[in-house]
Amino acid sequence: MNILYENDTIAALATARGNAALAIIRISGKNAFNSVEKCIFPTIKFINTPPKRLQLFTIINIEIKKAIDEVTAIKYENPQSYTGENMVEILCHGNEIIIEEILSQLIKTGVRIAEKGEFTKRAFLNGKMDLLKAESINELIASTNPISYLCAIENYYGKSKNILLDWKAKIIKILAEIETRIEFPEEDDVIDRKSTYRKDIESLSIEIEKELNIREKIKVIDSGFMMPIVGIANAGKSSLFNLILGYNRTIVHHEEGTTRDAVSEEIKIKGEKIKIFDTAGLNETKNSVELMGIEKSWEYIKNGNLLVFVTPANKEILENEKRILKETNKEKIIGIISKKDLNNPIQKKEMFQTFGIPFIEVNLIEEEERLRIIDFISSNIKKAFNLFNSESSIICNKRQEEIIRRTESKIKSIIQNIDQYYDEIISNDLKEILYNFEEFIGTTDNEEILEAIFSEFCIGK
Ligand SMILES: Nc1nc2c(ncn2[C@@H]2O[C@H](COP(=O)(O)OP(=O)(O)OP(=O)(O)O)[C@@H](O)[C@H]2O)c(=O)[nH]1
Ligand SMILES: [Mg+2]
Repeated sequence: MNILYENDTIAALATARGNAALAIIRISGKNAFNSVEKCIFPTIKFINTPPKRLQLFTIINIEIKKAIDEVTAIKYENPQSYTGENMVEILCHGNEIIIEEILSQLIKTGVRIAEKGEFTKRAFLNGKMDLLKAESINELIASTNPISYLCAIENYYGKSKNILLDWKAKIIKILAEIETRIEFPEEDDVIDRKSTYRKDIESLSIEIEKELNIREKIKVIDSGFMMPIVGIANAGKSSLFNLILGYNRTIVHHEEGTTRDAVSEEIKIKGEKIKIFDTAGLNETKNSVELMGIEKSWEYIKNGNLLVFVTPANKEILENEKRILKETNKEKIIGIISKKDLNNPIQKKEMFQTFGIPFIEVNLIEEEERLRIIDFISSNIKKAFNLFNSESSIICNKRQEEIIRRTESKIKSIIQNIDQYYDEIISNDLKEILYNFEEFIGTTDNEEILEAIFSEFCIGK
């Protein structure tokens, strides 16, 4: 994008498309006032209205001088506007025909349609906001769940910037210490002086890792929590899957090995997006197709975010069930003791109790059990992800995550090699980290980077 292009006056719909009571069209740039003057009535009233005062007008077709819509309009005078340029906001009725008509009048006056994120990009280039704030505005609009909204709003008010500035200050302090040692090498012995800044680097590394962990949790919540239903053949996995969905999605049968390939569906449980999987039962079999399914089940056991471990009350604990418990973090398991109507589930209860795994006993043939099961799963998902006391993340998009991951691996390599490295090498690595932090905060005017960032935005923002 060249300078001339950036000097254009731009317009776009700032609200969502479709029918609504109102829609807002934004115009920004040097000619914003002049352009609107050409298609607004009464023109003199618009010219004489001071900035930031909303007034009633009519937008007219420039050629045939016919009314398009009765609107309210407000002017913002540079630099006191969102973009820092002259701006007008026209509030018209929310109808696509009206919106297109108004935009086409503006185009006749020399305005062009804004690109994605162009308003915010101009705000950034005009110093109205820093890059982190600009990005958090995008996240605020895009967030699809309470936790990503929380991240966006906290970072909008400067949380991530403050933390990054704090990390930056810590690195500068360590650097100053190292640089002094380089200048005066004879003062004390090497190991001693390294141990003083090793602690500081380690504690920063812990902070960074914590942020990345929170980011991981939020990404899982964002993209859909993976919840495989696992257990031995005939345990009732498919029955549970269908019961949760509320319809018969997979085949339920009394023969072992009914489900072979894993089947998944996306559902919302109490507001959380969840991908639920029905998997093949962990069976002793020679059938090669069944074996392939079982292999997949072990993959789900390994990668699932929360395992719903179904075990029937009428059977002994089997080897494969012991293996699930042995190979999995117990915190990511919840237990369902099925077929409580067929036998006393005492042995299975003890198994879950021993490992501190939450469980319920159910009869999966009873539809009335559905709400109880959903309540049980929902409260455990929340527990698994600490959603009740949700922490927000300072990392709210891919760009930021990539920088922090790069920093994490650099800082880890410093810690690993601290005893062998010369002070000069550590100092260089720390300077690189410092540069990463600056990149995160957004002290950049690199056009390509900015293009990439703002092209993620929607038009009108
Ligand atoms: N009485 C009773 N029968 C149940 C219960 N849950 C499941 N069943 C029956 O158990 C049999 C197996 O159920 P499925 O849901 O197909 O079991 P599965 O774990 O998916 O089995 P595979 O796909 O073979 O691994 C079916 O005949 C179900 O009707 C229960 O709680 N009580
Ligand atoms: Mg099944």
